[in-house]
Amino acid sequence: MEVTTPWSRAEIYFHGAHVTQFQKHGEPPLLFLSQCSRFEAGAPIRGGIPIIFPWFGKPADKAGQHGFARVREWELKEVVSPADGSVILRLSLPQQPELPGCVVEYVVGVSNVLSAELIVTNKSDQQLKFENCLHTYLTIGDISAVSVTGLKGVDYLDSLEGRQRKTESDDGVGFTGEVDRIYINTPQAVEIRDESLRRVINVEKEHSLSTVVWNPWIAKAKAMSDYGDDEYQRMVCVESGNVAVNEVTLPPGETSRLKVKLSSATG
Ligand code: TA6
Repeated sequence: MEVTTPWSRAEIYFHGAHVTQFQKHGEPPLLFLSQCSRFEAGAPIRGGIPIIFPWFGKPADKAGQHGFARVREWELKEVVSPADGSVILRLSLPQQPELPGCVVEYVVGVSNVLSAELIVTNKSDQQLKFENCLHTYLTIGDISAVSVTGLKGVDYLDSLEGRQRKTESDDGVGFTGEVDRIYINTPQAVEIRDESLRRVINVEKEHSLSTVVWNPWIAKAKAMSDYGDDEYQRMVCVESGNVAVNEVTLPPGETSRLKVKLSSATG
């Protein structure tokens, strides 16, 4: 489904409620979508904003990487077009046998910014534990001239070293090889400073304590069949959610809301 506003254009698939494109008129695309992505049942789309739920990574007792929300078919429930020209889409994940009594909705706002909110309500009589993450792929001009700021002093789990806990010492996270880090206990926004495209992307978030930063670099790029060998040079993942030590425990009757707002400025 394509959405056009006075400021921007977006695209969303009901498969995984997957926002695949968002581009402000006159700017390069904000989201990155692999040219090699599969678009088939049971497979995640490579790029855009995969919805990671109800688990992140591949826990020993779970089947498949990053949960199942991104490979299930969602339903479009409502399209709202406020007078300001923005468009708001509300989608829902049909009842899943793995999550009895769990209502899952997704609200996407398209204007001069892109917002996405994953809403999980526990209607069962048991507490619900889960991880959630909006696994956002962002377009950048040249990975060697990019830094992610706002994480100095924050602890992270280094997924390249068995999730060893470390502390970020740099003002800006740069990329000279594969980076795969789960920054924990951090509610704040981060910025992606792209010298090549002369753009700053702001990733603001609500009800999120984890920020994941990932670039696959050369070897992993080659190993992914749904990703171009050189695409690592033009993308970075900055993901917002509640992962690992920040997993969510949702009591009966409560609602969890994970929201991300992506904005950008060039020049
Ligand atoms: O972004 C963090 C991460 O967990 C990486 O370890 C990498 O596996 C990436 O997600 C992509 O996972 P996917 O299952 O979409 O290939």
